[in-house]
Amino acid sequence: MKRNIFSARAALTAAGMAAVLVLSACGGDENGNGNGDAEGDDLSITFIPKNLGNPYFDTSNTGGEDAVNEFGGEFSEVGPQEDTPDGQVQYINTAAQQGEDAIVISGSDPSAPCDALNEAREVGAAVVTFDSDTGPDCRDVFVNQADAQGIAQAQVDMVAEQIDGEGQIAILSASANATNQNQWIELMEEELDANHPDIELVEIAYGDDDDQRSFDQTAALLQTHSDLDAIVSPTTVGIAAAARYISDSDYAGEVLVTGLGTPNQMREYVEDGTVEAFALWNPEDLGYLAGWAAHAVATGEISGEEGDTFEAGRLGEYTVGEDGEILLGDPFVFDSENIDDFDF
Ligand code: RAM
Repeated sequence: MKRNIFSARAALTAAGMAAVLVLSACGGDENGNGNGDAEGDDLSITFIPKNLGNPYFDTSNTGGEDAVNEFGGEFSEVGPQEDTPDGQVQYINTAAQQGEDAIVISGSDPSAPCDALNEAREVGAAVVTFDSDTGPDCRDVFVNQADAQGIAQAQVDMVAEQIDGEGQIAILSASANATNQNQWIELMEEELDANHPDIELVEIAYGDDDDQRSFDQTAALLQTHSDLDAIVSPTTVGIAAAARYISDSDYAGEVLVTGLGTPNQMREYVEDGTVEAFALWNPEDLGYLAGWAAHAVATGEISGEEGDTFEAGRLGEYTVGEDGEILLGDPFVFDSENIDDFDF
């Protein structure tokens, strides 16, 4: 398939990472079109993020809306203000009652939204999880941003390099129930145990993908652990709040921050040295791919079986893997050398 992509195949300087992500440009090909076919032009698709007001989901929704526009469907986004285990249920129920053709959701909890999602499927909605999965029996396919092992490895590699392989670290996560963060943290712990005997993980704190709570949790971590060398935050909300707290405090230059962030939120902290490197994928492409996956399931192009293939507009053809998983790509490391090449 023809892929219409721009930009960075950068040599990765941070942490010996070999993974390279090709980050695509906004908004489709020169004609504003993907490979959309006419089928699907009457589909209405509801996107439900973990919570509203998170720039990461604003960006993924832009991609989702692009995809839906390309096949001529109707896009909407609804969701809770707070990232709580069952905060999404009412939005799922409403979408089902309104007869939406597909629900595209980043699950706040692996099981709390499941009954509602399965009821929506019973009345004919396709269910696509993206970013954070539910159990596989509550959705048709899961659009995964990157291999969980790769995301965990990237974060451990970055922090190990930044603190020279020894010292105390803490993790500042999103919510305690998040499928995606919990899976990454488990794999990070395994990697630390296996290959970094001199790094001690002293605490895992939760900021619930809420800026203020994440900021306060950062303060608490620093107060409790006076020898802390770094905070690893596998959430774009947490890493930005931790970096903001530290860059304005006496800990600046003493306690490093790394994890998963968006370039636009992290730029000033890379510039002032609070953050040496952090990782992510392209959330816009993630939402775009999820939109096309919803199209593929809702039109019957795929059923979500391993080996099914479908067209994802400007991103080309994708294949469904084991457990209905569709993989976007590899994580990408941002640092002072490359951050100015990105705007999201
Ligand atoms: C936050 C959310 C999202 C996660 C990113 C890295 O925006 O928790 O689920 O994938 O961080």
